[in-house]
Amino acid sequence: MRGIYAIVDPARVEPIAFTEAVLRGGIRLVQIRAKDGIDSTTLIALVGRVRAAGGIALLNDDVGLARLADGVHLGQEDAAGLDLTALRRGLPGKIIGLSCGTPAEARAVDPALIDYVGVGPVFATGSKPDAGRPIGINGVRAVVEASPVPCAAIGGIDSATIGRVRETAVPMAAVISALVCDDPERAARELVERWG
Ligand code: TZP
Ligand code: MG
Repeated sequence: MRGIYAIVDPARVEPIAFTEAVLRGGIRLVQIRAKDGIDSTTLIALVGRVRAAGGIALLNDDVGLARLADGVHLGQEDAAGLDLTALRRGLPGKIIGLSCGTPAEARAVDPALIDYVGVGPVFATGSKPDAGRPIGINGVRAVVEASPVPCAAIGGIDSATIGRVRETAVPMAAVISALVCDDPERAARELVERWG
């Protein structure tokens, strides 16, 4: 897992057209973040599109539907209410991601249970009102150093800020708003090219 990680919010975009556009733009990591839920037919269609492009499709929160995708991304509070050992056993071969905002949270990650860590918010974001205070570039570096698994930086990453994120050792940059525009394919291509 590396590169630009697109997060698809069906409340903000038409998910299939948007996902196809960002895939054409070169993105291969996709998370479906449907806070009001998503029907399994749409989910299967999205996962099919991502896989046809050689990508990986993850689902936010919904451990119940995660077996239909390539895995699941959890927040700290989601994970606290779960038996991660049982979840890992129930999702063989799938990817499990966990959000971490501090080095302590990252240090507590068991690499046998968690495949990658989402680190942020790096910068201010309007996409997650409860995201907490931005940790900045130095915060990303600290979490990356503490994490036993690869990290994805997230929060306020766009074409103007991505260069500073790239200078850290973080292997992935996750974006929502920077792709929500008239031409998501072009926005995706620009981020992919800037990432290098
Ligand atoms: N977790 C931390 S910040 C964030 C999430 C889901 C939102 C990132 O969205 P954007 O629009 O790329 O700032
Ligand atoms: Mg969550």
